Order: sequence, then structure tokens, then C-alpha cells
Amino acid sequence: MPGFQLTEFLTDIQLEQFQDAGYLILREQVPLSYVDSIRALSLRHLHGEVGDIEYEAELNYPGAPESLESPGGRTVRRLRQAVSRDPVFLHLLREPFLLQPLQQLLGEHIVMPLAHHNCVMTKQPEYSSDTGWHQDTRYWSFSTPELVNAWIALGREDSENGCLQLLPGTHRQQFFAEQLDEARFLRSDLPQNQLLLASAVRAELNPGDLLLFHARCFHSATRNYSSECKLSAVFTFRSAANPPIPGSRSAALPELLLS
Ligand SMILES: O=C(O)CCC(=O)C(=O)O
Repeated sequence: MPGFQLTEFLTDIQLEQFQDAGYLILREQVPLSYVDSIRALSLRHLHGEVGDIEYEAELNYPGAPESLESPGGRTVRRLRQAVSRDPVFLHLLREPFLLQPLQQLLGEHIVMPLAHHNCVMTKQPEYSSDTGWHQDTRYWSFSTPELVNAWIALGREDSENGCLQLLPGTHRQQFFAEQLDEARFLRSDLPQNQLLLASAVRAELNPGDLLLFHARCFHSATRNYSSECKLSAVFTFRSAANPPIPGSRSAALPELLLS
């Protein structure tokens, strides 16, 4: 999977890669000072179960504990509402190394909905789960599905600990209803999906690497088979010209006007 050196401005080649593949990795884009402080506070919030938390047991994906009361039931999947947890997140979100590439991808005025990815994903060694192939936009409601996710590695991410995998180009493709299950995951049992699934790429990341991916790009991840917790800070962005549909879940919370 191609990666790139520290930059604030995306080159034409990088822009083209994002348009074609629906993702881009910017290596060492986020300074380690951010990585270290977000990692430390995430571990504190994880162990103290602080703030708005999503538990693995609530989603019931393969590998997750059956209920909050069963063994491993308090395994955290996500520390939600990251920006409400510590000022470091707002500092990070206003940094040119993040905003500049987003402006090149989405337009001058960048908005971050608080209703969607605004979290630290916490994939723990025991009781974490497999997330099937999905598009984030499946339950999101905006004027257009043109949204971009920023995924910041707070540690090593690889196939052992459940790094993100993507299906390149799927942000531009149309899918038939029968290719998806009732929860709109791409059906991995279906012969007609096999060619697509064979094109999967793994986003192996090091601390401070930034993965930008289109919210329509299908992605998945396995559970964490390693002995250490995997942490990633994840945010979603839209252009000011792409507002949420009034009354929808996407419009349920305020938004940050970042540029
Ligand atoms: O790390 C994972 O399991 C994938 C998470 C994900 O894709 C999501 O929550 O939308």
C-alpha cells in the first residue's frame, strides 16, 4: 500500500491516488507529541471507563462478548466524543498538517460533524471483534456522501492487531442490494463479491501515520490477535457545502467549523 513522507500540501499524484483508490496514507504526518499525549489520556479513559463509551458487547460483532455482564463484557470498543475529553483534540484538529490535506480533498471550508467519528477506537487483545466490510455512509445522511475520515495511528497497526483493510475504488462504485446483508455489510459468502474482496489492501500504520479515506470506501478489520491494545484517533469531515439532512442522526449534534 503506497505511503508518503511528511507534507502539508498533497501533490497531484497523492490527490489522484485518493480520487482513484479512495484512500491515502501520509506517513509520520502527526507529530509524536500528539500521539503520546492522546495515547496516554486514552489509556486513562479506557481503564477508568470515562465519558461516552461504546462497548464491544453493544454491537455484537463476531468475537464480541455476549452482554455487558458476561466475561469481558466491559471491553471498550470506542471512546466517543473525543473533542469533549481534552483540549488536545481541538488543537490537533486545527493543525495545518490535518486541515490542509482535507481542504485539498473537500474544499476550503472544513466542518467536523460531532455525530460521527469523533473518537478513539480501542481494539483490545481479548474480546475485541471483527468488523465486516462496510461503508461508513450506510447510516449517515448528508446532501452528498462526500465525506472523508482521518484515521491516526497511536501505535503500530498491522494484520496481527486488526489494522484497517480497504477495498480500493469502492467509493466510486455502485452496489446492488443483494451484494449486502440486512445490516448493509458486504456479503463475503457471495460468489459475485469474491473478485472485489480479493482486491483488499491492508493499511499497516506506524504511530503518527495518517490514513485518509473516503467514507464510501468499503473497509473492515479483524479482532486484535496481539497481546496489546490498539488505539487509533478517528474523525470525519465534510465540506461546508455538504450539510446533514435536517432531522437525521447526522444532524443530531453540533459541528465544528474548522476552516
Ligand atoms: O477497527 C475496526 O474494527 C473498524 C472500525 C470501523 O470501521 C468503524 O467503526 O466504522
